[in-house]
Amino acid sequence: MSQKQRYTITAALPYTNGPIHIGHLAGVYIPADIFSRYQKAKGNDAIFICGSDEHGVPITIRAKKEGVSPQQIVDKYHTIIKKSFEDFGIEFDNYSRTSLPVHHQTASDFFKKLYDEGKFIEQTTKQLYDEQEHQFLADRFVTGTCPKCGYEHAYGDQCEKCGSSLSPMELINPISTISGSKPVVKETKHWYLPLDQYESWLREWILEGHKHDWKPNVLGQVKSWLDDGLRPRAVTRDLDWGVPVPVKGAEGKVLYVWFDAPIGYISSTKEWSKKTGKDWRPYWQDKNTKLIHFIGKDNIVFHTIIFPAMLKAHGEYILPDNVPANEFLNLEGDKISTSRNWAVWLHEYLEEFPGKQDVLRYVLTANAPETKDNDFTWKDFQTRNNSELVGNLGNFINRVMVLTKKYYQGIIPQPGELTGTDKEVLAQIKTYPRKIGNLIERYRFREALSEYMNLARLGNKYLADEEPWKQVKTAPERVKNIMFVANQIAAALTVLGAVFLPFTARKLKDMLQLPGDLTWDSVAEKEILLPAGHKLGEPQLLFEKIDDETVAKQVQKLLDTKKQNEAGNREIAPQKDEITYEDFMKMDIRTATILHAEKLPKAKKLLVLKVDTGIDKRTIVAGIAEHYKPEDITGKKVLVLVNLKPRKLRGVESQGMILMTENANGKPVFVNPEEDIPNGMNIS
Ligand code: B3M
Ligand code: ZN
Repeated sequence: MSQKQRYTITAALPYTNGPIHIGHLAGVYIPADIFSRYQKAKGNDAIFICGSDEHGVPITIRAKKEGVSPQQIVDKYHTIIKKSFEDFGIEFDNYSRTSLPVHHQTASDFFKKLYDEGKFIEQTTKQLYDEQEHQFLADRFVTGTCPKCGYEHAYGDQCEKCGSSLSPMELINPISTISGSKPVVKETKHWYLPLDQYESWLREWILEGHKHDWKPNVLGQVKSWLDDGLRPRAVTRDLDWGVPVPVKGAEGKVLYVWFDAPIGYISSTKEWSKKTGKDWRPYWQDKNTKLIHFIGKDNIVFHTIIFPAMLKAHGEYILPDNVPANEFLNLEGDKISTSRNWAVWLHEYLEEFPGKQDVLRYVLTANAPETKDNDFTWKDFQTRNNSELVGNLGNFINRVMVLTKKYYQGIIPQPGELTGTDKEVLAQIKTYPRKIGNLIERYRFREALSEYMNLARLGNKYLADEEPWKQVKTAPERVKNIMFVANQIAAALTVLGAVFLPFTARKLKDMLQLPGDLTWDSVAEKEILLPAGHKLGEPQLLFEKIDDETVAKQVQKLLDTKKQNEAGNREIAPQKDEITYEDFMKMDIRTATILHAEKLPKAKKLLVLKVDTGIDKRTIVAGIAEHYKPEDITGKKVLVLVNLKPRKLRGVESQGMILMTENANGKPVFVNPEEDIPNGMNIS
């Protein structure tokens, strides 16, 4: 076997401002976990490193909103997130947090070294400052009117209406989101990493050096950033939550979260080193170590350009060997969104599908957004469970267990002379570790999983062709061979399955009483994995069918969310063009009473109203028949625009307009005066 390769495998540090959902698992943590388990199964020296990203503006905003401290927010979500990872078998060697002293020290030292060596540019710029709160207003702490599209609720870093990326100083009529006051402009000093100086080096290192081994989606983003031209990037912020800038005259400033967070990979490795007594340095400093960052596509620029430039500037660390970023997973056709609660949360999944972690791991791997955005649907979840896990893998294992028990009391029989088919199948088994391994090494986890399932398919086909249940009467000696071979497949499925489906593999190991020394490579090398005479353990349930009702319930839950969102997040229409007082005074709005109402035949939506306007009694046609019965509104006080030019609706002349608005469910509701006012009074 080849030499042990050292790997430092990292997965993006999740922000601790909310729990995690299936998009996180599919995009980052499952592929990283498979990769890490695989490298370890191969006998390589791999560590899998992660931790909570506990700094950044969103966390401080969340804390303000909930009226608690940022520390309380990160404590809460760190605990939830860490538990979700454990529950789903994401097996980190260390899961750290960026609020720990070891991280503050590491990030601070990193900055200090670059600072001392003159690797930063110092620049004083004008920024918005909240005088009430004595605080500079970064990014999301300011809202105002977008200079590009006029949207009034744009954030300091981005307009969500037109998508433009902005800086707080560009906003028209800026308002501090902290105090609601109007900020003033004040000078502030910051440190910038001159990315432009690293441009040609980055181009050569990535676009030349890694053009064949990095994923096309990653290379594509790198190229477009480089083609755009890199600019110096501020690595400090005026904020009171984060790693303090370790420089005189930088009081009240912290490191930019994207400066400190990736250093979190290093500090987490240091923490691991403390716990295990192993040296952390080779994992970050030995040129032969492969550093692999698993991330989502929105993190590509930070891991391919900014962090590598930081590492290069520092000089004592290795650079990533690969950055296998995934695209996004959608949910039932819509973008996953925390704020719209459009997600399948891991802690909720576990409540509703207890013990079914591997089903989700399976579906998210089989359907991973590796090359393009992909969609998670409950229907697909059900189909994959029922036909692939139950129908293929589960079915094969079940047959092997049941038949071996029935014919041989669970003891693997001594085969006679193997036939050509038997030998062929045994030879096939040995090809799978390499086939699956090659795909994993190229970050093609979907295909790797599907190869794995082909091995189960091979087993099912072998049994279906050989029909031991028939031959047991006519050729009992033959059946010994069949069951011997089938058990070898089951053993291989157990060893190779451990990287994808760790919970299932553990059960399988128990069921087969598989010896502990069977490794990934032994499946490729050994003639026999389970010898004749080996006694199997007790069968356990691996997978069970998921019925339509269960799936319908999940779909309904999402439909309810959608409804709630539609009611709650009604778009506020932008303000209309300015009018004069005279314009307004042209409108004659009066208090009035509905005297009578009736449906207009053949018009589903229209009611014909007789209205007392105080001036006269007239006919008005209103499009509210789907929401009100005539008897509901007879006698109702309303406001009427009486001088609107009459117009015919379905043959009936409407002489005015009733003033209405809409409630949260989209139902039209009447606008009327607070007190009982006689008909005909003016509104102005
Ligand atoms: N916390 C962003 C994210 O969760 C960020 C990743 C940091 S990795 C160093 O998308
Ligand atoms: Zn805009």
